[in-house]
Amino acid sequence: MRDKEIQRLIGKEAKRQNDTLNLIASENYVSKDVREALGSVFVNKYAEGYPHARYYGGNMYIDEVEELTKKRALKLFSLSPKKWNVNVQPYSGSPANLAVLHALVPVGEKIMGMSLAMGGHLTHGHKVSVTGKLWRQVPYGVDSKTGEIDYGEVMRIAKKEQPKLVIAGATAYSRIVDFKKMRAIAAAVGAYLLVDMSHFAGLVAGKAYPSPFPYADAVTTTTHKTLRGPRAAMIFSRIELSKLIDKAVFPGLQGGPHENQIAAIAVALEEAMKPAFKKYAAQVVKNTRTLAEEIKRLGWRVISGGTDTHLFLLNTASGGIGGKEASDALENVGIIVNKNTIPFDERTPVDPSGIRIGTAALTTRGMKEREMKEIAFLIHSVLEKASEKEKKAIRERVARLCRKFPL
Ligand code: DSN
Repeated sequence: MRDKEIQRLIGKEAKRQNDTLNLIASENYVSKDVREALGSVFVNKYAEGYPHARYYGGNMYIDEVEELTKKRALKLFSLSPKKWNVNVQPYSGSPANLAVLHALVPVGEKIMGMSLAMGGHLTHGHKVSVTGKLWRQVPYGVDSKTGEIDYGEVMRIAKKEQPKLVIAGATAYSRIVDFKKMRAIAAAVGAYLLVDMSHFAGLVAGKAYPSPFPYADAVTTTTHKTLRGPRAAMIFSRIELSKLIDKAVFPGLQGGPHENQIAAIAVALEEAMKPAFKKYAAQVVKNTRTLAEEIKRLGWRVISGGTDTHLFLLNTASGGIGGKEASDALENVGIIVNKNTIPFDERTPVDPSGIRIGTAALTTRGMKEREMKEIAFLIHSVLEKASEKEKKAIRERVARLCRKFPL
């Protein structure tokens, strides 16, 4: 690379990624093929519009790429093209969610989503997001005792507030969402059901998490979390809604699609159809369960008492260390997590009561239950405020694990 400054930073970031244990629940490591597609000549092309209906010439191969990506997306989730369409153009998860709302809900109406403080996403109607400014969020949360969604309570709120669209899915919820119950709630008030499966899409693809498709009207997903693709997103919709959704993405919200991203999605989707990906998804859940159980055994509180997915929330404050201090202390020894609010948090989002822990990235590196037990112990030692000497030993153990499971 001629640009030595950027080359130096790429090299440093590659080393950082290789030399640290990444437990950020929304991250993963893509294959070389995905990166090759991302960096391909498709980056040079403008392709506003959809296959065979573009506003620019020269799109014959772009059209093939986009059609192939759509075909693979439907196949991966066992969807008939007679019943479902998929739009693969959203730049990322936030515009995907915005496009669905733009397509299906008149501005000013109510949308129901899990509140950010309880584990939802900004674009599920939080007040600082445009989704909370153009629409009015009817929030739901989790039960204060179980840490799980109380579907009876969600039904009660829906009946009272009459939202036009209900969103299932979250960013910091470790349990399986009951899509059947969410469908019944949406149906009871005549609302659409949108499932945002961004976090667990790879688990659905690998059959380690129930499919939302039998119940949803539309399903959004990012492609870079458990699905292990490029940073991008897709919107699946029932065929009768697909024209509205396509129009909302382009020209409603976006201009030229990033076709290099779309080509990279296609590569990731093909990888996710392989038997190895099914094993990967199952291992992610085993690893997360092992890590959560082991941390619990060492005396820490896991929100909802466990996990069915790739992530869980740890209440660090109840053990005497705030989420920010915990995340900083872990980073100091090479363990990367994010600080996170926990349900009913009494602290602030910038210094909340917990951290979020996910295993999708470390599972890609090949780590299994044995390593999870060791990592649980390392996290515990750091949160117990290890001495400088102990921290040095922890750093060495982190380095050993990273060397043993290179990227
Ligand atoms: N920021 C993502 C996450 O970390 O969950 C969601 O958009």
